Amino acid sequence: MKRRPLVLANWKMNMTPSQVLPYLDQVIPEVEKDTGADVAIAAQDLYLAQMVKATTNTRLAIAAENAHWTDEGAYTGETSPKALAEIGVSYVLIGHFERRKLFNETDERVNLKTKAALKNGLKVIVDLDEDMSTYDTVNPNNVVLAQLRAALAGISAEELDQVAIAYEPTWAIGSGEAASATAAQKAAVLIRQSLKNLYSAGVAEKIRILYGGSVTTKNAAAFLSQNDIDGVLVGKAALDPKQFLELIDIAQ
Ligand code: G2H
Repeated sequence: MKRRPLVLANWKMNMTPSQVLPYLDQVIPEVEKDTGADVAIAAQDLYLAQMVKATTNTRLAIAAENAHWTDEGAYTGETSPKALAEIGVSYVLIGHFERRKLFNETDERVNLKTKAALKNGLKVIVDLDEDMSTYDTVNPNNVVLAQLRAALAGISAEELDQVAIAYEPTWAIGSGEAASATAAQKAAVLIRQSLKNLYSAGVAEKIRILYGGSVTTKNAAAFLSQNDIDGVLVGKAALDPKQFLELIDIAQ
C-alpha cells in the first residue's frame, strides 16, 4: 500500500519572530504547486496563530511541538490542546526525545497528551525515541515498542487514523549522524508489525511511519524510498527554507 508521505519540519526553539513570515512566504508558493506529499511545520507556540493565519487555504499545515493533557486548568506555562485546535493548528508532535529527556515526559504523559490532542481533533505525531541497537529482534522488552504500546494505550483503531509515528534514534537527533536507511526501514517494519499485533493488518498498513534524526537533503531520498518509511521529521535542515523545499521535492 502506498501511503502519502508527510514532511514535517520541527523548528524546535529556533527562528526569530522576524524570520517566520519571510520563511513562509518563500515556502508557500512552492508547496502549493506540489501534490504528492503532506507538508507541515512545527513551531514554538508563540508563532502558531500567526503561522495559521499566513497559511490559511494553503497546503502547508501548522503543528505544535507539544500540548498539555487537559483542555484547561491551573497549569502555568502550558498550552491547551483545545486552544491549539481552536486557533486552527492541525498537528501536534507528542513525545519528542527532547521533551522526554529534558522535561521528564513519561510514557504515561505521552499517552494522556495523545488522547487529549485527538479528542480535540488534532492530528498527532507520536515520537518514539531510543537507541537503534535495541532493534535487532522483536523483543518484548524493546524500548521503542514499549513506548509505542504505552503511547497508544486506550486509543481506538478509528482514532489511529489521525496518528502518525515518528521513529528517531536518540544518537541521531541533532548529531549530524543519521541512521542508515536500511536500519531505519528495519525499525519501521518492527513498529508496523507491533501495530498489526495491537490493532490489525489493515490499521498497520495505513499508518504513516516517519524517520527523524539528522535528515538532510542528501540522505532523505534513501529514507523515503524504503517501503515502510512514509515521511521525514526534520530539525536542523528545515531551518533553511531552501533545504526544506528540496526535502519536499524529494518526497513527491
Ligand atoms: C530530531 C530532528 C527533528 P534533527 O530531533 O525532530 O532534528 O533533524 O536536527 O536531528
